Amino acid sequence: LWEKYGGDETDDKEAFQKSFIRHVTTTLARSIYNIDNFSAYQATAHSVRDRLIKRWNETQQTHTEADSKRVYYLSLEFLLGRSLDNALLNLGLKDNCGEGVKELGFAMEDVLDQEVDAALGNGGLGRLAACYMDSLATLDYPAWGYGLRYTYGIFQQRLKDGYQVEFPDYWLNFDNPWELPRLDVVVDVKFYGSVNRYTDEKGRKRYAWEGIDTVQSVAYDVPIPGYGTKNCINIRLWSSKPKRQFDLSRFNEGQYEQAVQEQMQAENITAVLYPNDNHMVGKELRLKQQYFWVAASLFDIVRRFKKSQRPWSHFPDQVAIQLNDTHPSLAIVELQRILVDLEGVDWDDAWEIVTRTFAFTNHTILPEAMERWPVPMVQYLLPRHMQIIFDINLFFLQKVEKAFPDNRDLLARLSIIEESTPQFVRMAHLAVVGSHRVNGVAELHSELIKKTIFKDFIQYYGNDSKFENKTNGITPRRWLHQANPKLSELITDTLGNKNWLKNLDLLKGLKSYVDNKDFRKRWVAAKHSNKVRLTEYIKKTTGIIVNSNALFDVQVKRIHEYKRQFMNILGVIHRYNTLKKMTSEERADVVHRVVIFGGKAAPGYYIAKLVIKLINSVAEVVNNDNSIEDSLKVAFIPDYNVSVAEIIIPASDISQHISTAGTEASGTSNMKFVLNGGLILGTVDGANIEIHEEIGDDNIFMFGNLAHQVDDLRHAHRYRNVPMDPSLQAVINDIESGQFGDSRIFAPLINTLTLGQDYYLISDDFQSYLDAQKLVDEAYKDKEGWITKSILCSANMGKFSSDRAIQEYAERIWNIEPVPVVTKK
Ligand code: 26Y
Repeated sequence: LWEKYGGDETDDKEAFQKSFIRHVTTTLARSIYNIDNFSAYQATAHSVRDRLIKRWNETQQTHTEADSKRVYYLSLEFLLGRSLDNALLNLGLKDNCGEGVKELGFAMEDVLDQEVDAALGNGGLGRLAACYMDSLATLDYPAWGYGLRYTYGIFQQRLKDGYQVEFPDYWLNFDNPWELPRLDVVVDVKFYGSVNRYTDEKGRKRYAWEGIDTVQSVAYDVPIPGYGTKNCINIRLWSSKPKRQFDLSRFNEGQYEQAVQEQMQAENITAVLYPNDNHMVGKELRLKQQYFWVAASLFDIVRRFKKSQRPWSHFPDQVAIQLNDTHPSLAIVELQRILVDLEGVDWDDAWEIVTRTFAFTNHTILPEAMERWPVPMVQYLLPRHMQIIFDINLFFLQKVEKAFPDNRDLLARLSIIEESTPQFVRMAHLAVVGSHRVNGVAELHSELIKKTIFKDFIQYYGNDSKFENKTNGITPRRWLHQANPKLSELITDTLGNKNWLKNLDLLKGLKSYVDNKDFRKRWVAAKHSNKVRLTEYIKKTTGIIVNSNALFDVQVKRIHEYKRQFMNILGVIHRYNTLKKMTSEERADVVHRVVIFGGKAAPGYYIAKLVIKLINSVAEVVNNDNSIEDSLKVAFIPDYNVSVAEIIIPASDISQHISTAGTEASGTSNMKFVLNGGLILGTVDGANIEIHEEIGDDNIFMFGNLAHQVDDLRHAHRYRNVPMDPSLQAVINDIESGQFGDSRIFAPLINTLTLGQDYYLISDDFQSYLDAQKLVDEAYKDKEGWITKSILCSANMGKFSSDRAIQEYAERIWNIEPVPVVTKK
């Protein structure tokens, strides 16, 4: 019967239409004569979902049979964006499905546009996790992602009077076809309570934690299809649920509110994603989230391992766990607890297993982003884990002491415990000590962490043992093929096939067409149509009318002082006032620009929110000033997210990645822009440096001070009287004169440059920034030269595929092999 009925979901148009109609009438319980775009989306999504589930099942079966080593990617954020278009393209269903939908009376574009983003992340770290899952699936690696199923993802951003206002992200208000609820996969997670000591049957001292508060963790599985493979992997997201629905006795006593309190507290755990990016706020609920997620995930991983009946010593040969930043570092402690307390493995053997299993990726060097939890908080919430952390620390420091006797300062600096009042647990130290590999995310960043935050660990472990670099990557499937269909088609036509989507180095083949007239024409046409699409989007979302022939200058990313959107808008003011001083004839010669901003500020980040306000105040004045004759427009696009990025990135001529040198670990949007034939204007920071190496001096605009100069410059601002850069002073004066509205509003922002000692060194880089902008203008005037640069940019981006990154992780850190799915039929 399986043979006979099991193969219904074929990939042809007719089969798709059949499923579509079946889902309209059964799943949606609607009449086929009465459906709107949203229902069409749901029916299409469910038809695709059926096909995904089939592949997902085959993949899981294959991996179970092969019983080979798996990697588990633990990430508190997965910024997946939309799934339908991605699934259609990865499965190779787009054409048949598109035609099928069209014959049913719908336009695919409108159907795709109905989907809400899965926005379970803040920015770079969460999107990286999503790109990595795409590559793991595409390369046939046996991999799982583990995360949390937040009821509310990153907030929706709207603008009111130029200020950011936050709204809840109701992404689950309608049915979510991209998840499979596993109501039978439930793990009990405990909190609080106490620890009992006892002697076991072998006479060993053992510890047992009696948690008093139990919350249930329910699995929701999100299938991730690879491109051009049958492989479809899984992200398991946990959702919290009360162990008991009601306190019945209270309910019967009439205490209705108290009766549901427990339920509400349990549900709180996975209610909302913390909206802070690169900034630690020590909320107990966040620590609860972390443990809830880590405990459920490890239970699941250990359960799967135990099925194979292997001895514990084989665990690291079957399981690799990657920690996406320190957020899951309690997993190190939890595995040690499982092995020692529950499974009776000796401490040293257990620790060997633990450290061979875990590896840790660091994504930031900023001190304010380092996770530290107060010891009393951990002790109260997880008493046994706190003991284990103290023991891990003790054994670690004993070894350090042996290697470096009489060096108390070194011990204090390396300690997992910060000896302040109260004490704190340094999660990064825990992650380093508990992992066999630690990596940064770009060459510069990986070097810098060895000289700064992990300097003392290098002294202890030596330079080359534990620490290494894994430069980030992005998936070309979403960020070129899906987001930029016209350019993708041109590349495929030119190279003769789609192999470049699985081997991005093949883009090099485009170089021999750089002088081909027809190719160049189509290249420009693709860019222009993307600019027209963005022009329409800007009009729809902001009301601002821009000219699609102008130079599109884009900075989209989380708003943060270190990313220096402030410097960008100060540069815009400089440009505006320069334009105003010109005669009409002089202005006739300048390149028209549209300066586009997008990005969310953390709700509690006052200065970042003021930057948004300043951008909008400047936009208001500039866009309504007829005297400059359209030579400059400024737009802040609200609610920047993955789907909006897919519209903005392919339309960019130049994008800005202008962090203070040494502060941006990598950046990944820089890669996306260049892959789409956009040039970049950047500082010597993060992955900009490696992009520069790949694409060459002629195709990138770099400026500013270097990372090794930053300390001295900051020192000078603190202890000497550094004269303010005159161009910057002029811009400050313009703001203070009230040119952009009540200047008192912006005083705290201006103060960061003066009283705040300009920590991010805007004044030190400003002149160099303006000079680089001039070079951009000059280069853009040379239309043909610019096209050449644009083509060579894309052609040289092979290195930045997330496939390359994942292959490096697989070979150097995880030691896993691909396990392709072989179809039975
Ligand atoms: C501690 C907690 C509040 C926290 C939450 C989120 C800390 C950090 C983050 C997010 C960090 C993040 O997104 N980092 C970015 O990671 C990207 C992927 O590696 C890098 O490209 C980017 O430079 C870095 O800022």
